[in-house]
Amino acid sequence: MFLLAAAAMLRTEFQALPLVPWPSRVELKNGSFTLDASTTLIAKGREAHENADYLRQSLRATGIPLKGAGKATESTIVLSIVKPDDALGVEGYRLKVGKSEVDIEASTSAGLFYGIQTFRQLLPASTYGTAATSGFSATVPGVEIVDRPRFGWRGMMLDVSRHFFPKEEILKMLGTMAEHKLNHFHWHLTDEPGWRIEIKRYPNLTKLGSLQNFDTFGKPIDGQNHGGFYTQSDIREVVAYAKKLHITIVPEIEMPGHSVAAIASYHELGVWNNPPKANPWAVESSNLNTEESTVKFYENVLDEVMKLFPSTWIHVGGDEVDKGPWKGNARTQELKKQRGLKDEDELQSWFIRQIDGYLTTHGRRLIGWDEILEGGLAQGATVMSWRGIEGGIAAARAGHDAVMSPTSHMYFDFYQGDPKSEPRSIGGHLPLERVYSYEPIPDALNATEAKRILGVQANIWAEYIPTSSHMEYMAWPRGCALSELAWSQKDARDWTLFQGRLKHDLLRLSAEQMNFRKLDK
Ligand code: TNX
Repeated sequence: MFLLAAAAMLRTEFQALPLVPWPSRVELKNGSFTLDASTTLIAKGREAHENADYLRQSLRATGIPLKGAGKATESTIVLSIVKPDDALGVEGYRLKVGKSEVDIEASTSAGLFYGIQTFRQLLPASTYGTAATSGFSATVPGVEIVDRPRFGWRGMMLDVSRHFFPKEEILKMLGTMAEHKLNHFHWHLTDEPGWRIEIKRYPNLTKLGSLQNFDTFGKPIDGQNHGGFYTQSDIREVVAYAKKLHITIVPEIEMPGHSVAAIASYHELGVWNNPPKANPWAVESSNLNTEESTVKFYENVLDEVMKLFPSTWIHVGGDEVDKGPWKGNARTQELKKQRGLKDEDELQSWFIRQIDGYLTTHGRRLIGWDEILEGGLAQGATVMSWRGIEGGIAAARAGHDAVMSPTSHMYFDFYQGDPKSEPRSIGGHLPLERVYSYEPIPDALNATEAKRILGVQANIWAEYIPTSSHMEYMAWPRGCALSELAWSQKDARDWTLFQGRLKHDLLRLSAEQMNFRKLDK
């Protein structure tokens, strides 16, 4: 009893520390550190040097040069790579703030990076801005932190097909994700109204397929141009930036459903009973056909995708395939029969299996939405559980990895308040507190199965999100809650304390000119 009360008291004291996500272990110490023009920086090891550059850049608003030093001065920040140990894992760090020295230690570059993020959060929110100040000085409280993430997959997905978001906005989002220790950006690059990634071998995919001329619901759009795509050089730039931020970009190329833009660009990919219409977008079905040549087409696309994205996981969609058009198409039925497949679910699995084999041969791993379970799961597949948690449970029980992303808690396209006072959205109700309450490990799993849950991800679908600032509004502060449930240990989560710390986090978002939703009064 006494211990519990003492722990609760200590926790309350920590409210003063403006950290999101909350670290695994925090101890307040006497004294404090002053960051000012005299502060120097020592980096030990190559990974520490990369991080030193990042730290200098991220403090540019302070105007402090953080000169390199051979040995400790009156005020020094020391970044060092140390031997691996269990307390740190692959992404953990130790941060000690003493009177004349700040020590950040980790066994990996990523760990140091996260230690730097925590240190930055102990500084005033103004340091997250771009306006340079002169004569800057800040006092950081003495503290000892040992921290490591609960989950390895801490993700956010953005749909850039329904509406296009420019490269600059993607870079901005990545920066803020990294500050919240989120490490997977799932880039939903293709869908019905727009194909957004340049594929050199198939130029029509962007020449025609990126020029959205109707909205997701088939209505002609408002005369504004929502079209756009990323060139391969744009993508290289984004991937290189993400690497510096220790974010893996998981590209998604949707198949075999949600493929109107691809079929409009190359009619031979589609399911047809009548010859194609004059309007290339007037497809009979949003599904691809299952010809060998279509599989080959997508393998060729994936060749270019794999060259651009180093990610082990490649997302292939697999959701919401409308089986009706396959049922009503003689050629598809013939192919199904030839392959000895029982039904359309198995046909979908056949398609995904071909792609799984291809990705595996190239040293990659397939990830898809939970419908890929329906006709039997491909051997190496990882499941992204969205229609609830059942897909994740079934995958984990079958010995497959899963990422949890259920509509109930992780759909950031849903309303975050009363629809009367919110911008029009797809529906649903997902206020901040509900996001925060999500527990990614389903109760139904035993300890071994639970290890299959790689982590958690929020999805921003963009049917009703036409602008970057609107997208930011949907992402934050729900992204702050995501950060804590993905990174912090389960027993460290506390809604009341989180709300207190969040106020500081919102000041940082303001300094970065992020258009977050204001908290309810
Ligand atoms: C379902 S989630 C979809 C998306 C929509 C979303 C809207 C998923 C795998 N498929 O295509 O945009 O709902 O909430």
